[in-house]
Amino acid sequence: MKATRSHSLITALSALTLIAAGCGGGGSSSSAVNPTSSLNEIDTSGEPDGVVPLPGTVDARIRAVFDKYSNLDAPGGERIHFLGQPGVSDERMFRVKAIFEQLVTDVPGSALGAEKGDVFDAVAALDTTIVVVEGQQAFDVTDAPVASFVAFFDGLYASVDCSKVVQEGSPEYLNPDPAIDGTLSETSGILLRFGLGATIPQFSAALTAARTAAEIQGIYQPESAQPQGLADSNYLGLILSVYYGVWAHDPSSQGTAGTADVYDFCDRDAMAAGDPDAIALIESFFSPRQSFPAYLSTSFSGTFEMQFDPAIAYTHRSRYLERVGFRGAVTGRINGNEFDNTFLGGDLADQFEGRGGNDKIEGDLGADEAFFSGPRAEYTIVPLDATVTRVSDTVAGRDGEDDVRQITRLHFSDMIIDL
Ligand SMILES: [Ca+2]
Ligand SMILES: [Ca+2]
Ligand SMILES: [Ca+2]
Repeated sequence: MKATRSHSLITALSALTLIAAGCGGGGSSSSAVNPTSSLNEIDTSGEPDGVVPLPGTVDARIRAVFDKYSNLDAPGGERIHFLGQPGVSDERMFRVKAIFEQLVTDVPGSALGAEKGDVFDAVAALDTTIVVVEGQQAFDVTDAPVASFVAFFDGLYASVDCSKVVQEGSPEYLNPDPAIDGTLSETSGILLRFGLGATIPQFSAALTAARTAAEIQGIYQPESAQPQGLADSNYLGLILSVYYGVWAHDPSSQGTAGTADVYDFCDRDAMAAGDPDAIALIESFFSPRQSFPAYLSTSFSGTFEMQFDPAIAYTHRSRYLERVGFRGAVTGRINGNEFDNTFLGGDLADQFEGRGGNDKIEGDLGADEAFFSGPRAEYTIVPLDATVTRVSDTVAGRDGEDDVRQITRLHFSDMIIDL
């Protein structure tokens, strides 16, 4: 176990030095205390989203900068740590972790991503710590506590800027001109530099080739020359964001994406037509859908739409979501899309409409309701066990077979049924 671990550490470290040149010290003096040793024993099981306050047992150099913690367990048993600054909300902290987890979740049938355990393990073997910072100013390396943290971690951390995390259902997400969500871009860059790049060289080679080809064709014009590792991770972050609809509302009205219109396509269809190498690259490793659990922001009320509607800007993004829910006292209605959705209810009375696909609707606490398109007579309602009821649409291609759990009432077009 130890031998394997130090081997992958060395492999990953040389990859880091190579890929992320200039991103912190390369020295890994063996005499130093492992910076994550005081994080390893933190118990996060008491919180449903696994985000907990940083306990007093944690090294003071960490506590001077951060006050919340979460983690992900890689299949090999190592851990990826997440630290959050005081101004980072639990929901954003969770979203960063959930999106990172999605990136290392297996994508069955994909050429390079069907079994991602090695990539996940490679990131965790480095004792990688992802720090979610309030903003660039709040993580200024010239501030003494930050400088002390940075020296302690000796380059083995990566930061995500919380101000670039755009929560589903937040005002900036629902806005007619939604804010650009940087979460995918930042987390994919970390994944590339801390594991994917070194573990799957075919992916790295294809990435460099796709970026270079796009630059030669003039469809991708980054502002200035960058070291290869950074150039590749910037390109990956941008094409992934385009692929998942972050730029599809076309903020510049030029059909382009990226700061200063660096990329000639703003949505998945345009990219498939104009930059098929980018699509092939993404789909060799990443899922066509966003499978992380997207909990609507604490500020949300009303109806959240997951089906694409050109009149609702945020549906350019929500169309790719599979799992959406309410947490705690946040409530409202969620209308699903054609995927097999999972809906997660909160403490109050929530409403869900699965629409196409075989959906899972879990109301949790409160008098929760599920909605269906047709009249009662066109559905069968069969209890699967003590807690789950299957509502099957007998009209093909409409509502599918939806499994409801902790749902009080079923709404059909002609009547309401109490369960
Ligand atoms: Ca509920
Ligand atoms: Ca659905
Ligand atoms: Ca359905």
